[in-house]
Amino acid sequence: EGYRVAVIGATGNVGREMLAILAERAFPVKEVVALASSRSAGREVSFGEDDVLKVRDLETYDFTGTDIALSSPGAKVSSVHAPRAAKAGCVVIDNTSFFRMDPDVPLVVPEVNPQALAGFRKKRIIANPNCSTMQMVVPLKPLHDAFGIRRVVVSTYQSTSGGGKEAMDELFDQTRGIYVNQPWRDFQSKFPKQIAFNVIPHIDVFMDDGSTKEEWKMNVETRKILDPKIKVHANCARVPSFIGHAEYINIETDKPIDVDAARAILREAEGVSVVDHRQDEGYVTPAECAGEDAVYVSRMRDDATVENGLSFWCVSDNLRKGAALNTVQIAEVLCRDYLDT
Ligand code: 11C
Repeated sequence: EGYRVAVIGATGNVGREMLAILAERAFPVKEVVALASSRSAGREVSFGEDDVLKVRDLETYDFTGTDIALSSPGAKVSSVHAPRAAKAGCVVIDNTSFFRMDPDVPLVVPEVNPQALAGFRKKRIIANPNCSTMQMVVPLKPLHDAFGIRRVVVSTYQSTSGGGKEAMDELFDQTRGIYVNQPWRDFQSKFPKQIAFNVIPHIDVFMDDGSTKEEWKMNVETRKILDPKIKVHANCARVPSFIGHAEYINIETDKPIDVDAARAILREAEGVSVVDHRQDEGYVTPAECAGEDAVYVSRMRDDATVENGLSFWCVSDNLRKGAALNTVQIAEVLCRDYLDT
């Protein structure tokens, strides 16, 4: 009984979270294999409270007999090994950006577009959205169903864990260094500018139109998942927090919208938790959402500058709902609706 599951990129921020969530949700596993680059092979990673797995070399791993791979290495590594695993009969749920916009690869958030999963048969690859897109589409979906979203303007405040473990270390080391007069550049590896005590309006590479690729992803991925007619303008920034992305989201809708109606809808929405009281403690911050599954919505306000407008604050653990939890949720639906044990 159960599935043979491989976790690709098992030593990374998201890979370790995938293993933790598989165990936490008692995903039906017959066997779990932890895979990473040859550099990390031989290291140990935890699987749940009691088990320790020895990391195996992805390069030489034969996927024959593996049912599902949860994959979160770099995009380049996925571009080679996801198709290799799929060819061996495995279904790959990939967290990198490499396959997301491929028309033959479904881009899935189970609370939003579970029906798209059926398309996995074409390539046996399913893509997981970028973390900043993911947490946004969960509350947008029920609002779109009720009010018809025309346009979204989103500004993000993204934590360093989105850039990986080294990026978190960079924040930690620069912060400590500043107190002992050590130049921030001594600890620079991932970010283009100082991240400690600073904010950087630049995530991923620049595109021809002046936006960054992170901003582009929020646009194209939202439209692929939710509705190609929605216009999305994203402004993405990196802030010196460790876990949890925050977003201020402003929407313009076809139908009249107001805070009370929107709040009533979001209170019932799957995956959303509304914490919205106009007082101290009446909203959720990134530090409070770390380790939690929900997408939190706070600070709901009518936007009186347009006919039908609403703004809200949205935070979620970018390593959980923004990445590892969503891949495990996809695997759960895949097993329930499409695969035999
Ligand atoms: C960040 N959103 O916070 C990025 C990390 O396309 O999967 C995820 C990048 C991606 O830096």
